[in-house]
Amino acid sequence: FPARLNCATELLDRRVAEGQGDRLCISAPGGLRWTYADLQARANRIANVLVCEMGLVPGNRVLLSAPNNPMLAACWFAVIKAGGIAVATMPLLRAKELTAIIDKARISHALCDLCLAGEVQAAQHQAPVLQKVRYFNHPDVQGLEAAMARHSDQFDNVDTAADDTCLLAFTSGTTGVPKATMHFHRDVMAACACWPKHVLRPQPDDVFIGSPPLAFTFGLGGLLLFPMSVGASTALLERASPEHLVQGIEDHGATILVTAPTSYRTLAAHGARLRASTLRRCVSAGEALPAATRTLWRAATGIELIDGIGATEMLHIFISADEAHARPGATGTAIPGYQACVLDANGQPVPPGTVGRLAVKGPTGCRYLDDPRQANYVQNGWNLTGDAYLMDADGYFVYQARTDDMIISAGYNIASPEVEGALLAHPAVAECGVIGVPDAERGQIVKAFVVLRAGGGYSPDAALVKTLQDFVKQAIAPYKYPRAIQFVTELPRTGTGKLQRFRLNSLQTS
Ligand code: 3SK
Repeated sequence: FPARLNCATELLDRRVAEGQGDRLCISAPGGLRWTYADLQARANRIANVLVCEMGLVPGNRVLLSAPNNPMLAACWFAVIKAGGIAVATMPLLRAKELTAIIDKARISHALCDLCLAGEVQAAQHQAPVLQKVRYFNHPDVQGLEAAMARHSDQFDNVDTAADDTCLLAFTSGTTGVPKATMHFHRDVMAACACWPKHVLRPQPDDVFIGSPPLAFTFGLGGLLLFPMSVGASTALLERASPEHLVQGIEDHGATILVTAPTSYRTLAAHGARLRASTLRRCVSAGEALPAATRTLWRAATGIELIDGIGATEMLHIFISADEAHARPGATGTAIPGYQACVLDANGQPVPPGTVGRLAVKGPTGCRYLDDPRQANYVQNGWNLTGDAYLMDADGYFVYQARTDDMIISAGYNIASPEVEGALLAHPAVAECGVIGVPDAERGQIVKAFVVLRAGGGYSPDAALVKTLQDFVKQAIAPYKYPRAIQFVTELPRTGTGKLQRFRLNSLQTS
């Protein structure tokens, strides 16, 4: 990439300048349809508000807080155009969590959806560094829309360097202590030039839809940047339950679905409607894809899932396989531009077939903002992920567990996700999480927390426990079966939908 680069210029303004301004860029429920020129005009007006009314100077950090909607996308581009640093946060965050983010990232400005004003205002009281806040989707004169009307729809983007930071992404992590990862303008362009170009290969007439929040880099790339990088369009849904997704696919003629394994399992019940829809490609990431879910989805819809693993630290996906190269149980191979390997406890590469810690190197990561954990997680340019993988002889990476999700029971190493995958193949199981719990005899035993499929007529009783245990023993090595099963109504998940196994302990009733 050239030394001077502004990713908003590349993804938005260049397309308009090249005569594609009238292509559809963003649609939303209620019939909203913005072309690339519409999005550009709005982003330019907001950039003028930021600079002329809110005193933004390049390098200022701007909190963006909203459900997935078109104004959030316009604000994101406005911040980048003005040389600011976008810090998008999960819409479900509470004031306490927002305060920690505002303090950590020294956030001075905010553009937020009016529907989240309560939490943002409460956070502002706790974090005086946040000086200037404007709300959008706001009907009166105080709102961002009224301010936009006072300004031009023209804006000269700030001439940023390729390695100026343009976004900070917070990781909720599975351990509960968030870290901020810094990404540059060139990282955004590199992410667009890697996984989408080599694996997804979207076309300009594709219509993307999905569930991950734009505040999660999985959603930012998969539902905004990647469609725009090829002149395609995206349908942004504020609510993305399975029912909303199915309806959205039909209403917007969506062709590419981006969501997580948990969502695919529930969506499979709508297989007949989806088979009759425009949907053609389905991306699964955000958590490990159990082989049973891949099979279930294929049977329900006829579509092979495109699996991938990414990380907020790396901005987006770095191991994946397209439909033609998918291998059940394997995530895929390192995508062009990235290197991946599996390391032992001393940081040495292990031979194919051996389980170890996944390390990845590539053009998009990884730098933490002011965090002593940098030295633990980034060594010699390699990002040490928290995932245990093995690489087979063909370079396919097979997920085993989070490095902290290995259960050691009577000397056996048991990966929680493997037991979860076996349980999920039973029709009674809608969701499950598996951990090791202390046991006098075996050190630890495998315990499963199971959410039963609604309307399936299953009773959470001892007979069902026995049935599920026998089922797992048939599916995988019998020593891995869950010696304890507890039925629960829901599982603890992060804002991005990842299962938080470390919180399962607190659900224990015995
Ligand atoms: O796999 C993930 O969790 C992920 C994280 C950040 C960005 C993209 C992805 C797929």
